[in-house]
Amino acid sequence: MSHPSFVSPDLIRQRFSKAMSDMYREEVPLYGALMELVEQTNRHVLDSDPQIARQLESTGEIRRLDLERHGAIRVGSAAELATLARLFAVMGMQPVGYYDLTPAGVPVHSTAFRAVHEAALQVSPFRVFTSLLRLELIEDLELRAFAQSVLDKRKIFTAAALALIEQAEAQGGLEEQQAWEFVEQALETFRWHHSATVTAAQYRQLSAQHRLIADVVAFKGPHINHLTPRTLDIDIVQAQMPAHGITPKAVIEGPPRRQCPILLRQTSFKALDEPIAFTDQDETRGSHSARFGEIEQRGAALTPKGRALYDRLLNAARDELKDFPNEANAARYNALMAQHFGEFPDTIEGMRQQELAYFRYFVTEKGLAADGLGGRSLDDLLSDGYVRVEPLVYEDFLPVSAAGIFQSNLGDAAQTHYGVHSNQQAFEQALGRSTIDELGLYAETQQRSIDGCYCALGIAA
Ligand code: OOG
Ligand code: NI
Repeated sequence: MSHPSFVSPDLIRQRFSKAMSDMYREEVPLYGALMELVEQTNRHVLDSDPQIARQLESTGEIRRLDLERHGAIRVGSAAELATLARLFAVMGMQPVGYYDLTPAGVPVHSTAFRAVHEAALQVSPFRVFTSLLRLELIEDLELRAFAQSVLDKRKIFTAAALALIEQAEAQGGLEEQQAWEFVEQALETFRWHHSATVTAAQYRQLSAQHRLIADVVAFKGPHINHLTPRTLDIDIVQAQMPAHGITPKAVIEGPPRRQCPILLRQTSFKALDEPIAFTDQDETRGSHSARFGEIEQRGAALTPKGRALYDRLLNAARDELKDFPNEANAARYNALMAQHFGEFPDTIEGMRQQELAYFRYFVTEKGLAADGLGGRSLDDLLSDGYVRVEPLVYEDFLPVSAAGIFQSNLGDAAQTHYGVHSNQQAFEQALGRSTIDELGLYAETQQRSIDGCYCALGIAA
C-alpha cells in the first residue's frame, strides 16, 4: 500500500501536463492561439449539440476535456528511453502499444506513455508519443558513429530529476514537496534549447541523412515537438485555422467525419523555422524546424474486428488514390474515404451488435429503482432500459496517421525507403520492459463496467 502522505501519481501527471502546457504556450505562441480556437469550438459544440453534451457528461469526459492533450518527443538511445520510462512511471504513465514508422520512411519506432485505468485517465489523460531513433538505419558508418558519440555524451535529465526518480522508486512514491520539485525538474528534459550541440556542417550532414536524425542528435535534449488539445469537432477547427493565422495540413488524418466518431482524427500545422546557434557560430545563426501544432478529435476504441475493418477501408481508399494525400488530391481523397467508409456501421447499436467497438455500460435510474432482474442478459437489460451504453474513447494513436503527421512536418523530401522490418523486441529491450497491448486495456475497462452494472443491479454475473 502506498504511504498516506504520498501524492498520487495521477495528480503528479495532472500537474505535469499543466506545467508542460504553460511552458509550451510561452515558447510557441501559436499553440496558445490554437488552444483558444479549440476551447471556443468545444463550447460551441456543447451548446449546440445536447446529445454530445449529455454523452460526455455521463462518461465523465466533460471534466477531463479541458485538461486533455498529448505531446510527442524523440530520443536517441536505449538508455534515454529506459530512463524516460522510469520518469513517466512516477506519474503513473505506462508504455502502451508499439508503432513502427519505418514503412512510412521515418527511422523510428515508438510507444505512447499514458495512464491505463479509466479512473486514472479521468484524473489526467495526458499522453506522450515517444519515438526512439533507429541509428542502425544510418547507412554512412562514419556518420552513424559520430551520431552515437554525440548521443553518448549528452545528459537529458537533471541530476535532481534522477535523484527524485530513484527516491520515488525506493519509497514507493513522492511527498508533496518532492512531487512539485519532480514536476519542475522533469520539465527541464522537454525544454527547447536555442543552441545546438554540433557545428553547422555536422548539422547539415545529419539532416541530409534524414531531418529527423538531425532533430534528435543535434540538440541537448528531446524537446517536446507538439502539444495537442482535444476538440469535439475537428472539421470546424480545420476550417477556421486560416482565419486565425494558422495553415493546416492538406487533409485530416484518420477516419472520415461520421455521426459516431471512431478512433482518432488529427490535423496539424507546419513546424516553425526557429533560430539556432551551432557550436561554431557565435554571431551568425542557423535555423531548425521541429515544433509544430496539432489538434485531434477522439472517438470510439475499436475491437480487433473493428480495427481490421478500419484498416481495410483506409487502405482501399488510399490504394485507389494511388498517392499520398496532398493539397492537389485532398478533395478526391475525402470523397474516396467517405465512399469506402460507407461500409462501416455508423450507429452505436450497429457497432455494438457487430462487435466493432468497445463500450462502457451504465445503470440507468430505472435500473436502480428495479429489483428482481436476475437471469437477464446484458442485451435484455439494455433493450429494457435498465442499463445504457456509451462508446469507450480511444486513448491511443494510429501508425498511418502518425506517419502523415511526421511527413507533413518533415517535408516530402524526407521520404526514405527502409528495407527493414519492425522490431518490437529490440524496442522493448531498449525500453527495459514490454509494452502493454492497448486492446487488452479496452476489453478490461468494458468488462469492469459490465461487472459494475451487474453489481449495482444485484445480479450475480
Ligand atoms: C510524433 C508524430 C506522431 C501523433 O499524434 O500521431 C504524433 C512526432 O512527430 O514526433 O504525434
Ligand atoms: Ni501528435
